[in-house]
Amino acid sequence: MDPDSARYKDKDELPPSPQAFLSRKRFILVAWVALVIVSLGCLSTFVSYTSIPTTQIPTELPNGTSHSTAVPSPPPQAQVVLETFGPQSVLKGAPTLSFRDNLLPDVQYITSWVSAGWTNDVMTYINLIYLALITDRVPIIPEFIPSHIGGHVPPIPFGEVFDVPRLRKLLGRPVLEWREVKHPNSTFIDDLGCWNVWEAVQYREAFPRRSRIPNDLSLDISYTKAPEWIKMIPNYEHDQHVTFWSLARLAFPTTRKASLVPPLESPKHKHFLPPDEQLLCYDYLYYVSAHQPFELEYDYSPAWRYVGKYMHWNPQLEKLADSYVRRAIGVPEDAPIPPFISIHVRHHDFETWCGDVPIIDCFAPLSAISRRVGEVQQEIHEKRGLRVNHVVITSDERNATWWRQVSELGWFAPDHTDTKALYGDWYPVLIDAVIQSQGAGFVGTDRSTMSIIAARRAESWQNGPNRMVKWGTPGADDH
Ligand SMILES: Nc1nc2c(ncn2[C@@H]2O[C@H](COP(=O)(O)OP(=O)(O)OP(=O)(O)O)[C@@H](O)[C@H]2O)c(=O)[nH]1
Ligand SMILES: *[C@@H]1O[C@H](CO)[C@@H](O)[C@H](O)[C@H]1NC(C)=O
Ligand SMILES: *[C@@H]1O[C@H](CO)[C@@H](O)[C@H](O)[C@H]1NC(C)=O
Ligand SMILES: *[C@@H]1O[C@H](CO)[C@@H](O)[C@H](O)[C@H]1NC(C)=O
Repeated sequence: MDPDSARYKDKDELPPSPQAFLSRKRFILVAWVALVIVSLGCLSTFVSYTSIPTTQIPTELPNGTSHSTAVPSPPPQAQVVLETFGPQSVLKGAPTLSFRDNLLPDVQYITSWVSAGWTNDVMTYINLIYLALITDRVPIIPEFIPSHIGGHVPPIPFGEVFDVPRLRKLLGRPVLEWREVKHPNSTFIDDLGCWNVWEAVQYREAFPRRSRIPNDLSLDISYTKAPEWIKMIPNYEHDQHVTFWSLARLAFPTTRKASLVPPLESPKHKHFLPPDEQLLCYDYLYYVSAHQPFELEYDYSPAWRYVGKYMHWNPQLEKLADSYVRRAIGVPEDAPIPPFISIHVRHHDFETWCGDVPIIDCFAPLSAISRRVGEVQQEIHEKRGLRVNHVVITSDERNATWWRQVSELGWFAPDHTDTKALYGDWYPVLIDAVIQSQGAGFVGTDRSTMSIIAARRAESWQNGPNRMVKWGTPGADDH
């Protein structure tokens, strides 16, 4: 079903679409222009008046004609978009105690949960929204959970990190957050049937992917195991991807019906429900690609091209990150930030991949990172004639000696001494992710998903080239 159908149903209660305004105004304009032609017989007037923007018409009209008052001034474009794709277009109203009380009967929705590090969870929500696009459903996005931030830290809403109104506008589609659908403080337990993808794609865990999200949302879920054929590489235990379209098939009645098997009992109400048709849900959508595993790092990735690149930062977060960059570089508040190369050095728990190689040999030396910075600077100069001398580095490294060596290179770093105390535990990583995305060029750490997504952002938003520094053995990045 068309997710926009509610919009059409409630057409009379909503402001007319921009197109409707335009055609109405065009009609009035044409009528008036015809009058001018008839009375003056002047063709040049026709040409000049039909090409002027419609909002200028009233000032051009002679006094005393009724047309100036007959032309309503259009509402601001942003307002129309907000009302067309915002919560009011696809929900009954304010958040309710049971989510079902807020869903419109002729709209179909889709949701899923997360259970990994923050970057992986961002990628998972990108996949969820892309799956919503190809199934014509309205995505309902949960919060971010603090997996690597600390169990004591509260989750952060998706909309505090990303600019949801802008995402709706760029997608031309409604996008919902769970907090808009079901009251965040509601303890009403909703029964729901969902697809269990996890058990169809891997052979270690004999249960659906675990996540705290259903519990946070007071959902009691009965899972139906998805058919084995959804797995991208059949019977291959070392990969657990599915394709977007295999999951999309389950969203439509024919394949859904053919795939129904006895569901698992729900943990709380002990119910058995088949996958919900109105609120389609899957346990886990991180391992989803169009054609090959871990696709987000490839230029053709549809999830990035159709969704990820439209997920801009929440403007307040971006403003905050700007202030950190200004302070790091030494630019006064309100002064423009000069273009800079951004770096992400991923260390810390990545040492678990080092095996017997000592840390000092395993992680790339600053000299290797510096060489990559030089390459990016050169590429920017060759392509855009721009000299980018400022370098801003972000990292999870805690070694003070290493940071001293960084500053000896003349590189700047955001000072996160007070960030957690001032803004909360989420903010060091959020601010650093924004900074990474702002680079006129980007240098990242090979195999880090945080670096991969930063590279995509710098590429899409700043037209910035990137390099990924290899590591794991001495000289790993030599080339
Ligand atoms: N402040 C800050 N924290 C970082 C940085 N890089 C990594 N971290 C921390 O390390 C965690 C790991 O990144 P996540 O995004 O959670 O993990 P992931 O999704 O598995 O991503 P990767 O491990 O990079 O593939 C982050 O949540 C941060 O806590 C950084 O540049 N700045
Ligand atoms: C047009 O009408 C407005 C208000 O009715 C008046 O203030 C203005 O002087 C008029 N202009 C001309 C050119 O008559
Ligand atoms: C939820 O409850 C907490 C604690 O009682 C309260 O501070 C908060 O404002 C409530 N949230 C909403 C959205 O009402
Ligand atoms: C800190 O970094 C320096 C320089 O990179 C290194 O020599 C030292 O061994 C590191 N210290 C620890 C405790 O890892």
